Amino acid sequence: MKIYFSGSIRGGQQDTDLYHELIKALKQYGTVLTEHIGSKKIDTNSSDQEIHDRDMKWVRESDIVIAEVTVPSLGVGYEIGRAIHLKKPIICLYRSINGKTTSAMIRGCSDLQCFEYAELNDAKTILKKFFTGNQ
Ligand code: 6IA
Repeated sequence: MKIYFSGSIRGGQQDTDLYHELIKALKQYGTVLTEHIGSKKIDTNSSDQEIHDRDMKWVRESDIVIAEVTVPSLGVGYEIGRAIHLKKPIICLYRSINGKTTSAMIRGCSDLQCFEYAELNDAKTILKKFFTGNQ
């Protein structure tokens, strides 16, 4: 199972440590193609075009896309749109912070499976249930 994990970078890196933990949890269920999303030390040597083309190749290769969409990110939204077009299964995880929730274009999209959670452990439970069918 190839998993494409998508999370904000230039949109804001305040959740990078959380992404790291989610990626660690996801590695039980398959190969995460985008482990670097959970690291603050991201490759700065590649051009934007190289990043885009490599990431799109991985989206195409992936069996599932898991996006953490709490921090609004153009790149994450773009990847979700492209993955919908490629008919990939897509899970979106998000937290509501100070009464602010995620975009209606995400929550309202019937091609996506969206789950709200409060804490990391809740997100891990959602993923476990999705991948194994167990609570
Ligand atoms: O618009 P954003 O940067 O927040 O978009 C984040 C999403 O786009 C992630 O899910 C990544 O898959 C992809 N992405 C954006 N930038 C990069 C990147 N380097 N390396 C890998 N994937 C990326 C950016 C380096 C830059 C901070 C110097």
